[in-house]
Amino acid sequence: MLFKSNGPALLPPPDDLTIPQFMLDSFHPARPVREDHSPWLIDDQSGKSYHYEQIRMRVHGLANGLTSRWHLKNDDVVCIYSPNNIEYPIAIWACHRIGAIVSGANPSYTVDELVYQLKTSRATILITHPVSLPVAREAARITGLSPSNIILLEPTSSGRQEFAFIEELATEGLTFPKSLYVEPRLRSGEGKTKIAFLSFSSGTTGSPKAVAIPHYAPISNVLQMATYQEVNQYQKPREKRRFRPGDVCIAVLPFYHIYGLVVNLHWMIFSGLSIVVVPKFNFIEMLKSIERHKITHLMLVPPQIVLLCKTFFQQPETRKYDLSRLRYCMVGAAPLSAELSLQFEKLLPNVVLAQGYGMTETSTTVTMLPSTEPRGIAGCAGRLISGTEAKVLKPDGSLAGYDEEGELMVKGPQNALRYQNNEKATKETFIDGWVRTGDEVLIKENGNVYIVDRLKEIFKVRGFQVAPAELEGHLLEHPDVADCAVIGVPDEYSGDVPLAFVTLTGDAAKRVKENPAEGDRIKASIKKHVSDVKVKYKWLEGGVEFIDAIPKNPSGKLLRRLLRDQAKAIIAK
Ligand code: 4UW
Repeated sequence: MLFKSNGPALLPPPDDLTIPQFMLDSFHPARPVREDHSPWLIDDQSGKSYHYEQIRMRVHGLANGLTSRWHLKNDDVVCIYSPNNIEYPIAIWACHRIGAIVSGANPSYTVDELVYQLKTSRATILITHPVSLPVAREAARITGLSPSNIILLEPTSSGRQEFAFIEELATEGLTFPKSLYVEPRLRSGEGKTKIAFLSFSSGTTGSPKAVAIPHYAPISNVLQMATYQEVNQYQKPREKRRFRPGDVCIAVLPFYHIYGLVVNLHWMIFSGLSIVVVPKFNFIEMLKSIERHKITHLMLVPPQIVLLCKTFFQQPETRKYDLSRLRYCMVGAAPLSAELSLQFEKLLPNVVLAQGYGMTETSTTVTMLPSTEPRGIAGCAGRLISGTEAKVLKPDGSLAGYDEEGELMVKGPQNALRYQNNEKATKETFIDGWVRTGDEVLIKENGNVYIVDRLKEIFKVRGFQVAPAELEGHLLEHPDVADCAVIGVPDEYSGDVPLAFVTLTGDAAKRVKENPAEGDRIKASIKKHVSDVKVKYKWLEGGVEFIDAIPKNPSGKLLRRLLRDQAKAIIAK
């Protein structure tokens, strides 16, 4: 059967606007009225903030600066490689104003990983932060990007001669003649094809790919969430509204990831909240920030809920922080068990724990807790948001009905277009307007969606995607590895951690046979081979296991399920 959202009907989203036109210029009936000078963005540590008019001016100035000094133009790609920062959204919207495309990179990426993203996205400008500069510089050198194409989000005294700064560009650009920067007016329908973001995701299989997200998709997603949460329902009594004037949301989720970008940043600002921008997540610091900024709304991933529950139980002194303003906590990007939800609710009974589900390929949200539910539903990912349709494919290819498990397919205005420059992968995931999620789900008659399992290769470590294919390709470069397979094994805090099954070369196997201690040396060397060039969440924290042969079917496809069973047996020992 075809599953449809049972939420309020979605009005057709605008398809002739860019994201900054929607966020900064336009008026939409679903948008709550906003007090003029309430801050949109607040720096967690310094307290420095920008309100609407300041942001609009800075976006305008920066767009002018990027046009005049870098001749940045329509469809050029700008990579932003930086921790969260209050200039980050300004940089995004300034690029969009010129028609340029933004590709956010994980600020913890190593040189190799950043080089991969720069090359795959074909970025010509790199916007970065002083803390990320050494890696950015090296990656730029390798990809042939001139140092003059690196722009810094914050000034450094040492780099003043060498680099340009957003601060100066934004201020300087305001003095330029108005005619210099010409804002592109989109034709009707153009928003559906004009690319705003190239966000990286591995999809169901293979290495990370650039997901082409048009302006229309996040705009639609914001409106779908707003409609579903009845943000504009001002007839509701104040105390029943999910968002109220004066509410403050923390942004510890990174803006380069689709959840941080669309839900935490765009949707929260659209909903009238102030965003406290945190560069790097630290649990105790987050508690202090919640108290200091009187945070009302949290957006987290399951490992942060684990931390919260564990720390509160084991270190009662952490309960001294005043969290009394908190009312709403959204969580997702990886499974959250029913037990953990219930623990959270016991600890913070006045906070609604709302699970959401989505993916980069659906430019974020597919399901969330409806506004009609006063409390989170333990173990449930919510219901289809307004304007979203779903099909559930059973293993035999037939369509599932209520209470039947199968692979979720999603259709809605939030769907991305394709994997950029990758036709083969596009065909596997973007099928006749549907996105194949690779997630096994079950939908109940009341619309509740339960994520039962993951059918795809990728797994999540602390909410971050790990693509086995990427690690396997790298492991094969190790001199002692003849064949290998990487899977995720369960971990209480991280969700999953990577474990590598390795078949040794003849020579290495002989050495291990002669001297068993050699086995430990090789395992350590394989782990180091990964940790030398990959970001921390991809490290082989689940270990390295030697195996005689990697199980494969007759056509050579890896049988990961067999390996998962084997890993379970090893862990149980
Ligand atoms: N339960 C189980 C979940 C869940 C989940 C995601 O890195 P990506 O591409 O994207 C994300 C997006 C997270 C997100 C989107 C919208 C939203 O409202 C929200 O609220 C909390 C979170 O993580 O990874 C996509 C994959 O992540 C898994 C699932 O396998 C999906 O295909 N995933 N949310 N609640 N698993």
